[in-house]
Amino acid sequence: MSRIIVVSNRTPGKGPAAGGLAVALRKTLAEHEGFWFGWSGKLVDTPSPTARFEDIDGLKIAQIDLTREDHHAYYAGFSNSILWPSFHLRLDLATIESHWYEGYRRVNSQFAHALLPLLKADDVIWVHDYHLIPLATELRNLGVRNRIGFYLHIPFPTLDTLYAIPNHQELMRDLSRYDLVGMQANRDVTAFTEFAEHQSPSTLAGSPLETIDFGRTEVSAIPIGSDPDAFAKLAVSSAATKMTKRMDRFLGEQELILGVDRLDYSKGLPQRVEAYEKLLANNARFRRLVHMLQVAPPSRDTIKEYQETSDTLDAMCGRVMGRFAEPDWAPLTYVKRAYGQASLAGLYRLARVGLVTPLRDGMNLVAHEYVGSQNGEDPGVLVLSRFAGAAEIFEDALLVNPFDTDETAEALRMALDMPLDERRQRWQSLMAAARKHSVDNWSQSFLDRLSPPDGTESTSRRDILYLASVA
Ligand code: ADQ
Repeated sequence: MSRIIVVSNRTPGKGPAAGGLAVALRKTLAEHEGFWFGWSGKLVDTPSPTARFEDIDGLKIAQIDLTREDHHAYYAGFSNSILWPSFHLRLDLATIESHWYEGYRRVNSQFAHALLPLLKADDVIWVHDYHLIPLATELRNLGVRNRIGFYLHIPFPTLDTLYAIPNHQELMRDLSRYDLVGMQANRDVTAFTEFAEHQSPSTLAGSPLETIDFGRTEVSAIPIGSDPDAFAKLAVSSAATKMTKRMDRFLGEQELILGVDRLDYSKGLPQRVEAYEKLLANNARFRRLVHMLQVAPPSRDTIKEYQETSDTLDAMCGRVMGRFAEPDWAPLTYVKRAYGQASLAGLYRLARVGLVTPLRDGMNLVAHEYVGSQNGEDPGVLVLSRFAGAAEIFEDALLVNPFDTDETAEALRMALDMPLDERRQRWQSLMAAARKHSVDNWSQSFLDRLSPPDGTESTSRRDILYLASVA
């Protein structure tokens, strides 16, 4: 069996994780020999060219440090102020400073140089996410001929948004250096195919750009998932029950509407609170009988747009409190911190409505975790954005347009009024879908496609394909 080398921006740390990637991949890597490679989280003046190995909770991890300057350009700059907003179709929130691209490429080159001496000939390399699009090119330039796959955790942008990204042509060429590019949803593959088929018509100078050949790259929708059966168990564990009981005492007769997200503008949090406000405004009968809990720990809070989202959300929650709260009733609770998985599972199970309404999302694992945690005898209802990758999987959720807060408010009403029979039927179909698209099936299908066929030497298939394309 070939070793699997997972590469991502950050290696997983200890404690509760507020990011989907760490939660999803920990299990997969534990089953394969190999290690996880990435940034240590440390900023230093002169990084060592050699990675250090560490064992974190049973996982073998190789880490490198970065300089403060490179990290700023690569992470807060090109990755999270250009690629993240653009890929989420929020050019209005992008800061296009094209010089960050140099730092982005420098860090990718640094990753490649530190990874190279750790590689064996038949290792299979699995690169994760938009921070590391150029890594295959950097590795190939150093002579690496192993199978290299890339998984994009966020959505792929539409063509005109893609063209607004500095050096997008080079980034797309970087994708063509992978053997496999996995995406979350058919929506993303369609957008990518549109680029691959049409490509940029011209440069500023008027001369046509060289067409990129994607002939050797398989591009496929391989949707990520969670472990719904593990969440089912976790949701009735003693740690979860502690949280459930505590909340139950607090809620009394009130039904819980729950949102769990990283604090990010892509998650549609202000729109969600506005929809809840409309639910209470349009349906006075729910006042005192429902309570909304939004859990949203801050992320990337050095970036201005994230601080602004946080401020907007504070103001929205204050507005709803001011409008509907009474001395003995609060319509909502907003908690800005991360919780462990068991506590979250307990909250999911208690919630009559899982409110998952991102404006655009690669997949959204909270939707999967919510489904997995339900009591099949008395399940809650998933209200889900059409613009989450999860909407392609969970057809029996109440699907909403998160920009239309009237529609979301009406979906909330339907969820609260939904009879038990319908809730059970919908949940059974959702649970079947969550099982079909479990995290195990996801990593298995990605690795099946990426691994060399029949255990042959990893370079041979590439050579054959290369010869075929030359001929
Ligand atoms: P994220 O944008 O981080 O991930 P998501 O898929 O919702 O979004 O994953 C969140 C994960 O973090 C879940 O496992 C959840 O339990 C956890 N989490 C969220 N809030 C938390 C809190 N308050 N406390 C503790 N844990 C919390 C990116 C993409 C997504 C894609 C994932 C995986 O943006 O679209 O689904 O990667 O590919």
